[in-house]
Amino acid sequence: MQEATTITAIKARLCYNSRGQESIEVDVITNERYLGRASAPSGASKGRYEAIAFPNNSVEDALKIFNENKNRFIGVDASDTKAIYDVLRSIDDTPNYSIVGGSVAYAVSIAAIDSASKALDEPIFRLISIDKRKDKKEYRLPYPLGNVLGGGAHAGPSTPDIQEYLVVPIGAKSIVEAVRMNVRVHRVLRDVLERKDRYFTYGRGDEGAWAPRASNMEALEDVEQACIEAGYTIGSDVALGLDLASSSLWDGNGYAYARYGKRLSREEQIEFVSNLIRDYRLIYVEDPLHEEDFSGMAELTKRFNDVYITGDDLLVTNTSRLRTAVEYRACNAAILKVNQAGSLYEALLFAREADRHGIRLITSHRSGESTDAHIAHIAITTGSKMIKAGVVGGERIAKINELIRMEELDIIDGMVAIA
Ligand code: 2PG
Ligand code: MG
Repeated sequence: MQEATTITAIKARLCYNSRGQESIEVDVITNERYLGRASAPSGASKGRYEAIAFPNNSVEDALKIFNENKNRFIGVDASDTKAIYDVLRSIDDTPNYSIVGGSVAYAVSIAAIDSASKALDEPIFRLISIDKRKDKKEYRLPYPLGNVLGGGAHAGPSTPDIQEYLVVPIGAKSIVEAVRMNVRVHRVLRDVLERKDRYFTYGRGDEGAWAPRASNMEALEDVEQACIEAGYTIGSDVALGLDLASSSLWDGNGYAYARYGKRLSREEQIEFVSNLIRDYRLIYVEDPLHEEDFSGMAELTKRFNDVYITGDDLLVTNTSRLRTAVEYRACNAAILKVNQAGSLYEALLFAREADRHGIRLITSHRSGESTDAHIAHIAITTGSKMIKAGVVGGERIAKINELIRMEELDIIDGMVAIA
């Protein structure tokens, strides 16, 4: 007999992401009725070791391979993330999905669980629980990391070299309060920037963060100023963080802050980041060193173990890179982006491994996004401490608003412990 979650039809099409780039959307239908849908996001500052988005950079090529193989998904249980993974791997067993592309792996695996969620009338986060949380009903909400100012690969010339200036509303007791605080800082920051530069256009980068003409340090001062003017105390209401996305700065020899004319050696970069952490009481630093420098990351983790020293390009949601990082003690927190791994199952394995080693998780969007909200569920399921989803913009608030809806559920037990 056909189960409610048996895949009866599957289809992929070309779609567009928030940056106007071509991507892939997949529809999965279970039991001839329940439509699950997902589109693949895409990064601008990609890690060298993450799954490639499309074979030959071509959505058409990905669609062709998908269409040749799509019948293999018919009859598979959509709620079984491992079974979906097995079919994907029967099509493409390369480490980085170079045959079919990580976008197909992402969209198929998320559309499948989306469909199963509808068929079973269960939220996605309950269907994909990675451990006992499901029975214990210990689901908690992550703190939203607010990207309020940005540069680097997400914005144009004369913005800071540093990619993301982040606010964490550590004093918030609920998602609604946390989101309100992030939005307020973002809004007040606009006034701060406008006061300093009367030609400020209100321009924003790929993730909705302000993209002003400002040096790396001016930007940090401005964000701090905005928090204060918004009425928040740094250290108790809000705390600051950065994603340096350092692999974008690394030129093989040093860190080139090209827009503001500075070049730092590896040792100078470690000192620079250490001083930023101390001077601005940062609680979160992502990719402070480039993706190959496990030992440099270990040095920072040793110095600042109470700060989230976070690996993104370093780990690329890849379990074997995580194991290397654990050996080095290279980080104490990890970004989880499903499309870096490819399929949902692989990302969940990564989350389990991180849990096992006490590495705190931060589920994250990509700079090129869809209006899907699935990562809100992935953050809850994996017990992520934070979610990086942006503050404004339709594709960003889609995730935030889903968290607000989840907060209404009885099985959600408040916010995570962030310290
Ligand atoms: C990052 C991400 C998301 P991208 O570096 O953390 O903010 O950027 O998607 O461009 O890799
Ligand atoms: Mg990053």
